[in-house]
Amino acid sequence: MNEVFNGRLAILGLGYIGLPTAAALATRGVEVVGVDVNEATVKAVANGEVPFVEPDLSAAVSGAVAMGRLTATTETPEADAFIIAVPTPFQDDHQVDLCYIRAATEQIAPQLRGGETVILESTSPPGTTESVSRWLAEMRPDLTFPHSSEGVPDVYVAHCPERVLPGRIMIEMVTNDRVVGGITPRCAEKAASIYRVFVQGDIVLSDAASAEMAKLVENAYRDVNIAFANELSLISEHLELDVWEVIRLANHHPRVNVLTPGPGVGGHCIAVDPWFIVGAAPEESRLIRTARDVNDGKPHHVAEQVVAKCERFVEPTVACLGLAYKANVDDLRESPAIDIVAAIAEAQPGLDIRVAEPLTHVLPQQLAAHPNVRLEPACDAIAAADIVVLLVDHDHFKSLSRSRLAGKVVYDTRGLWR
Ligand code: SAJ
Repeated sequence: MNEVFNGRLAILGLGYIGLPTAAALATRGVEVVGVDVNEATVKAVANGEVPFVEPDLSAAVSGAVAMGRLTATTETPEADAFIIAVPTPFQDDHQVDLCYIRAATEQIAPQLRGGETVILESTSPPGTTESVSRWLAEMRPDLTFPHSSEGVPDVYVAHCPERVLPGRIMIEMVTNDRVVGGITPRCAEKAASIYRVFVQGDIVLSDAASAEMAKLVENAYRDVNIAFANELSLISEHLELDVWEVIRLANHHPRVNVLTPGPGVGGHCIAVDPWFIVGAAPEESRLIRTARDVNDGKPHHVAEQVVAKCERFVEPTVACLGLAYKANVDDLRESPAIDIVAAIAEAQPGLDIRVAEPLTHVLPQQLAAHPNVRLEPACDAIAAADIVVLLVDHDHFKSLSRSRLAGKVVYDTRGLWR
């Protein structure tokens, strides 16, 4: 009979992954304490509110708080299990920065009594889960940990990477298969007992390093495939072909499924995770590195094209539609749209740039610094514009009447209006 967790669980990091996971467990009866260093986030969650946009999450969080199953605090409490769901950014040289994971283990260490399970959910290079076990062992020499202990350790340590798609998190968290990699098989089994509370997909057990690498491979695979589509868009432009038509035709082949070109790859996952593979095996990761370069080059290309179109006018006004990293989310992290608007503003300091982003109320800092960039509703931005640049395929833009675009130069980087 498979074990199902029934204890008190602390989740460190109440962001895009930690908070939905907390809500998924708490609404199914687990006592969950959400921990975050950001007091505003803790206050919001304690009030049953969600500090970002994600379908169905608000109802789950407010329900869990009202049931008394989800609480929030800045201090890590004692618990039977800990999930670390903090960011893993990279530094300027693309090397991973593990400072948030290290800080989380420092908070967990004093709370350990023996018998707990510690799970790393943050996307990390191979070997990080073992580092967590080593760090905990250094901080708690009175306890045994699985990377060094021969028998049953006092504390179990495992990696369980998240693989949910922003915009569909509450569905995919439950329905996706889940990979659970333990430092030992028993560690994997202990961690699996927690995910059995809410996962309806298969729970696939493995070792920690393979699970870490599998997560990176998933996102690198998508990055390489998007790079192929983005390269096709450059080739098609050069050959004066319509890339959307070329892809539509090619995808009629039963074994071809080219993805969608765009203004670049953003977000905190696909634009970041492949670098962890490149960092771990630089000589061997030529294709993965090149895909990153192709995708990172796309925003520069789009900005150059817009600047070239401006030269047709005396004092043009440009409307840039969308700032989020992809459709129907309010997440601006690593967004190519922001880089594009900033690059246009830098290249043409006097240009009148109107930005429309229906899911944001303020301009991000990078753009607020430019006096000629202003945020306004899409209809107003389009009405004032000579050139309309579609950067994000939000449903809101799809629903706009095409007649608004009449007589304007339109640069649709997503193929939304074709
Ligand atoms: N994009 C394109 N063309 C496409 C698909 C995406 O240009 O055909 C762009 C998007 O506009 C966006 C970026 O790529 O800028 C990434 O978007 P996405 O929807 O592909 O992925 P994410 O970053 O929102 O979520 C990914 C997912 N990974 C995979 O699909 C392999 C998700 O399942 C992961 O859980 C998530 O990364 C994560 O947290 O790692």
